[in-house]
Amino acid sequence: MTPSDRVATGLLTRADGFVQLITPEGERRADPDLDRWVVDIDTEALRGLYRDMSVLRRIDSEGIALQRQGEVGLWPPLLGQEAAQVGSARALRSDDFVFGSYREHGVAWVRGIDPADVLRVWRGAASSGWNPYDYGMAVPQIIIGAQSLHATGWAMGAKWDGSDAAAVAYFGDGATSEGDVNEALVFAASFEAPVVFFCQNNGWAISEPVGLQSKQPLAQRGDGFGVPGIRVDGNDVLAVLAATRIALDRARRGGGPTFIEAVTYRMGPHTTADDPKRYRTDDELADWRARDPIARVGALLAASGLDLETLEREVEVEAARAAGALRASIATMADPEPMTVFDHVYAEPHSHLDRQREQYARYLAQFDDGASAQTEGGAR
Ligand SMILES: Cc1ncc(C[n+]2csc(CCOP(=O)(O)OP(=O)(O)O)c2C)c(N)n1
Repeated sequence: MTPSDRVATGLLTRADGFVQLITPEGERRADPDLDRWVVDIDTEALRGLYRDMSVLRRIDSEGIALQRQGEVGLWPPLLGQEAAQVGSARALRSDDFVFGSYREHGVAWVRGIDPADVLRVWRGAASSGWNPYDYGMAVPQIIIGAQSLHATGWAMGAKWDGSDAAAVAYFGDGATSEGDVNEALVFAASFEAPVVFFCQNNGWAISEPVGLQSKQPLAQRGDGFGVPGIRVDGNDVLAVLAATRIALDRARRGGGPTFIEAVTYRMGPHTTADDPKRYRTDDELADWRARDPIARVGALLAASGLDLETLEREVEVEAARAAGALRASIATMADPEPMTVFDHVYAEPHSHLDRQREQYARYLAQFDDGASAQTEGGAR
């Protein structure tokens, strides 16, 4: 890595400075602060985390393949972020509420949401893929950082209701530059809201490196708001699980918000519309491949005497089944009626929206077959 690369990627090049329980080589590290939070994670539970991450990786690559084949308009890959998502989501209770961005397919998977319901939004077959109250997870948020405000509001409400449930806001490193995230931190701190700000620092906000956006570790941002931060190796599923449990416990006991910075890396493109070769080096990617979140758990399991090849074969069968189901689900996704785009925008009727609806209906009426003219072609 050249000095200029180091400046560009900034903090990400640091291998130290975060809490870690499993090294990239798959060695278990002792940590007096974190260990007690994961005493229940025996070999069987670790196998479960390995399986989750592996199946998820396959679902994600199927999403990309479907986009390349014209079945889906866009897909934001999570390759490399499996540990950050699975480790944090596995710490949650079913009555906690997740407010994610658009990349949290892994969190959705752990919450029990069918990947097909995630995919249908990217295909344009639905405005939102699932009922948030069924899974304790809001539908994807495209406006960068907005979900941090929603999470804080939900957490304030939960606290006032006397519940000990917590909210989690997932967002990226780039989102920390947004006003919404900073406003959410102010409110959460002031009202001691039971919310965990979970920042996946994956190195890049599209083509903008984190080193240019933050001159200090993002976890320290919370300090200025009175929100304590934990900087964790985001490619270490066990450490992420422990850190999230600590933050949730704090929230449930009335301690207020915590900011977690999970230091990870987006190994794929920002979305399938992006070409990361234009802004990052092969060396940087290779450096992060060596810190693969799944491989290190595999190495740890193998070192503990487990037959890794057999586990890999089992996981492969499950992953293929999940990917096959995702692909097959496309056939069940009907094109939506164009006018339904106005449904669910507001809870109450609204004259401005009514005007837009009328205008759009007139526009569609210009075509011989208005509805089909708008929806022709399988790919969006
Ligand atoms: C308010 C707002 N500004 C700009 C955009 C365009 N945009 C989409 S993704 C993105 C970068 C986000 O980076 P980061 O927060 O690090 O999350 P990541 O995609 O890396 O997970 C931007 C600027 C947007 N969606 N919303």
